[in-house]
Amino acid sequence: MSALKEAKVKFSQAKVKEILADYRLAVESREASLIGRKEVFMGKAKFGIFGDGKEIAQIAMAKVFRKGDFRAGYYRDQTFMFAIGELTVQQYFAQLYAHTSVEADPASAGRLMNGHYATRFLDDEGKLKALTELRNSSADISPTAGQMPRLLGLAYASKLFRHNDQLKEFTGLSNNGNEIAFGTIGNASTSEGMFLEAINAAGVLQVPMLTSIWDDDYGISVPQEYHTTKSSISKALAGLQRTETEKGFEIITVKGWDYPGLLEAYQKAEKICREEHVPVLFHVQEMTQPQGHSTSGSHERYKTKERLAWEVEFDCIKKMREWIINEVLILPEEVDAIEREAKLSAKQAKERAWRAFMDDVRKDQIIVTRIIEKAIRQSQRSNDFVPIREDLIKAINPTRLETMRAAKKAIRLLVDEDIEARTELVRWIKDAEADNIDRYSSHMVSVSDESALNVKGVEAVYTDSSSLVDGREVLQACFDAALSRDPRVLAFGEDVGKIGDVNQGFAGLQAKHGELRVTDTGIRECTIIGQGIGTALRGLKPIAEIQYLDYFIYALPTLSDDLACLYYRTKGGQKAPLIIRTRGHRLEGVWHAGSQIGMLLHSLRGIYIISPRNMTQAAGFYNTMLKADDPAVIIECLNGYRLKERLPDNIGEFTVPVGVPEILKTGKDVTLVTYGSMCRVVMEAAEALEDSGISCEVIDVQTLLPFDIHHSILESIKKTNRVVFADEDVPGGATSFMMQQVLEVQNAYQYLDSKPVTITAKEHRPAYASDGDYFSKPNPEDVFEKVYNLMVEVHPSKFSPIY
Ligand SMILES: Cc1ncc(C[n+]2csc(CCOP(=O)(O)OP(=O)(O)O)c2C)c(N)n1
Ligand SMILES: [Mg+2]
Repeated sequence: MSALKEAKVKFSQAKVKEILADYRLAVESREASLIGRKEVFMGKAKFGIFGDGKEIAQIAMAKVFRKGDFRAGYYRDQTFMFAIGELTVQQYFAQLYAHTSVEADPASAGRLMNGHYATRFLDDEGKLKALTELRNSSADISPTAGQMPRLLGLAYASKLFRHNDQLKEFTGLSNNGNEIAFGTIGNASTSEGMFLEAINAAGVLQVPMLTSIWDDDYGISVPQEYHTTKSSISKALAGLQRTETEKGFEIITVKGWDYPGLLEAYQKAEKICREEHVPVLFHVQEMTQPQGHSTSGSHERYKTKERLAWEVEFDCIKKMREWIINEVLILPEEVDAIEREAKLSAKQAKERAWRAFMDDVRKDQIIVTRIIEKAIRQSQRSNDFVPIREDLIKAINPTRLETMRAAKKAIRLLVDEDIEARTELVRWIKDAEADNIDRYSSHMVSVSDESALNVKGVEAVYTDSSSLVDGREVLQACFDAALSRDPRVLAFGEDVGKIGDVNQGFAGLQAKHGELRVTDTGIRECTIIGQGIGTALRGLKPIAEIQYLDYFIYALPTLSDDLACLYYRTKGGQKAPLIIRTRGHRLEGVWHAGSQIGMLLHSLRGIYIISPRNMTQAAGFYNTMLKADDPAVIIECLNGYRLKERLPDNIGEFTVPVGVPEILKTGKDVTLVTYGSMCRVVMEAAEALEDSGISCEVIDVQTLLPFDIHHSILESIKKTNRVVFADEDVPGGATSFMMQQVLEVQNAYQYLDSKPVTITAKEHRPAYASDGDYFSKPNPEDVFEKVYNLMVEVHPSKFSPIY
């Protein structure tokens, strides 16, 4: 009797086939890890981190991952990605080699180190595909637990799609909210605040988030007892377990080598999660790391002999093999044959990936070598090119940089020679530089036709009947119009729901539009942003509020590591057009008056940074960004909500274009460049300066990113020949950025007749109360004196020193 027939006693033929296919995949994946490590040691890749020891659980998880579902995971998930059919072994190796092509490495086009997975949510035009038809993996990041805030958001979207009837029409985005968001995380990374914050929030929100913890007892060299209370995350979090009367989590524990146990447990988890929208904590214990953490160290240094022996004994593939032979009754020779075939398949995929990668890199190497050979024939300095050529052709694993360096060394030798080789080399360098921009530096911001840069300005319309209202009412009308216009728009944050935010911009809008559209959250800035990223990834238009700019620091890791680089790191494969609303600049004291714009500029490239001077401009920017597919931070002026503004008649339609400064006052002596709450301060000073005979041109840059795309500040400086940059950040903060943009990028230095000046807040955070504000932040008197002193230097006969 053949093994297959015999196995029928316990398993159907189809089931046996499935089991053997699973085993084959596990072996192929393991082989890919083993080969991957060797490739690094042979110098064919820079670094490797692999998913060995985690194969079987991932295959089990993949069985309950359906079309329309989402993953937010980490670098160990190769087997899962293979199993859901969203990664081939060839693509896996292409990423290891950093093959810079979307076809070769669809996750990142060579931008991310290996083990960082992502599927492409966007089509070639940058439009969202029908995600319900796809198996979706959001794009991984390296910071451990950084996937958790996003995971929460992906799960939260399912809740919105299930319960908000207005969203039912978006059939490409969701099937009645049935989608599970699958998370994976290492045991050690559960110590991170982001993990605990996200888990708590998921329990509160009751969202379909199935979080698997791959527990191999270590975080690099550090064992469990340093990481987790009771050395077990499921024990430590046992209080989350739901009961008959209380909502909470379902907590499941299972062993990472127990194939049938894993299959059963995942089926149970899926049902609870998908049908009941109950979050599940799925703790997979007794996993191993056959090759240690990564290629940068060996685990023999920190694991005991006993532990290493246990890891061999409890290797999940070894255990599955034993189970197949003992329980499924497959002959060892048959299993051996499967293993041989799987290993060969991994090796062949590696070879294909390497060939494709080399062919790509060698193209340029061959061209440049030929040009250099031509130089050897044509140039008067023939001999100088010989070593350049030798270095280039002797590279065993050539890289693009070697080719570029050779070309650049050669071109230096040719500056004074008018020969064909020079023309060809110049042409090659220019083309290669453009190609390398595309390879390594494209997709910082949206390049689709929904880019914020393509949203044209629409003027605010006023009539005699336009009323004068508090600034916050302008925002409230804008948000009301947005929520009425588009069911995908939603807003959430601390105090945003019931009271409509601490300054009442959303007052009454929860009552009008429902709790799912305008929602309170817990105090958890990081996962508020994650909620925004996940919902935006799934096609919604979230406005996530961080109550004060000062508390951005809590949200900064997720904004910087995840949102800001999402579009870049997937080379346009994923986008999250999230609007982050906040308020800052000045009001009261150390934690309610911050204006850390330099911090944002330095950490959030990829997110537009918008700093409107009043609530009308803010409303115009909200309208702009709601039409666009870029993420943006909009910083309202904390001291402006009660100032009176006229409510535009077209509050829901007018838009303010990004990157276009506004001249608030024309003048001829000096250009004052500022933004946000400082506009009022600078304008007051400018009026006083006018009385002293100094004519200031005041420019509100409005958006720091993008910055003055038409170089209008340059035009002003051409007229005034003097420039002052003023803001409320620290010295050397955003004023330095503006100065660099204007003097260097716009080349305004050549029109300056005086040294450029910056006016900033003090280096410390602002002290409390009106006096603290006055003496910490720049005030109209400071601005007056700095500008006046500048003019004293210019015209000492006309302006006498004040002191
Ligand atoms: C925020 C952050 N801190 C440190 C690291 C460096 N680091 C990479 S992996 C790792 C250990 C993670 O262990 P665990 O979560 O158990 O996952 P495992 O690698 O064991 O699967 C560390 C400390 C990092 N990537 N991110
Ligand atoms: Mg671990």
